[in-house]
Amino acid sequence: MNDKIISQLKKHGKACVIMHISPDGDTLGSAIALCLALRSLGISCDAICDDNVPGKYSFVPHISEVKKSEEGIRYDTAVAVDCADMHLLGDAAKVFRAAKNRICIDHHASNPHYAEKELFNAAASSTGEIMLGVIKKLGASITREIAECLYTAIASDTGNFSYSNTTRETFLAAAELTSYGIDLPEIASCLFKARSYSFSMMLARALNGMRMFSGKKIAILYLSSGDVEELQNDFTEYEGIVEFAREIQGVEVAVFIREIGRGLYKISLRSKPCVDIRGLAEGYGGGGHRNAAGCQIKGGLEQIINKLAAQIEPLLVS
Ligand SMILES: [Mn+2]
Repeated sequence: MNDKIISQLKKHGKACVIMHISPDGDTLGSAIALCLALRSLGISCDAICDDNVPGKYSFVPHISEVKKSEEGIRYDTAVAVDCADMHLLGDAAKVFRAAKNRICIDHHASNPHYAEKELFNAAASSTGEIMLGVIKKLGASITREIAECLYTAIASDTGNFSYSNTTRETFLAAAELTSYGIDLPEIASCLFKARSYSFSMMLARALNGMRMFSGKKIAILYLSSGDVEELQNDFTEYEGIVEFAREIQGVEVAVFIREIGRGLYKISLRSKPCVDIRGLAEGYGGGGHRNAAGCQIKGGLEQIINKLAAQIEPLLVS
């Protein structure tokens, strides 16, 4: 790990950590953990996310302190956490650019290295895994709250230690975190079991309209803005819907399409370990990982469904 960047983080002054938009457990947990560690070292730090935080993360310590970026506040140090690209900072990209020191802590292979300084490891399961090392290097003590944040980050990005990105190092990090008295059953329940009524209804709607392609190896789910409006206006927990399609036996690639603006669709792609769908997302200006990626596409829903099915078919194993 780069000692110069670590000492940069410890420099006194006003710091902020910035999470990516459509925040997930990794960006939230890693960023808040770093924020708490810096504060414990006497450094003033804000936690910024320019998007709404899904309700399922309300158990994460200090989550209520996460705020949107404000114009006019200048930070000495800004740290982009788990952000694969600059535009994923949302409006907080302005705050990031305006800071004197700009640091990125990330694990996405697609990261174009937009920050001058970075603590980057594409082999890490999660930014949480990297962050544990960063916080130890900073010399901050790992409190139960910090451990809960980091465990949330690692468990989220590994699908509760079940995706192919889970390594020996991942388990070693998790094992270490369990020694700080974290409430593991509660975290696991909040992240992987508990489902709200509105999520259940949204899932039912999406599954009801599921389309299968290529001998049921491709499953495509979609929700129009009409569906979303009808069921729940301020719903934000879309993250888990695509997993239900991926888990279907025989399905190699699952797609979830959601209308986020007029004719603008957010695409979530998930695949079984045998299929690499990152390139497909990158082709649309998106990114992510081999088995979990995303992008946005403009156009007609029916066209998008058929085009994606046609582009995914050659990626299938058999
Ligand atoms: Mn991540």
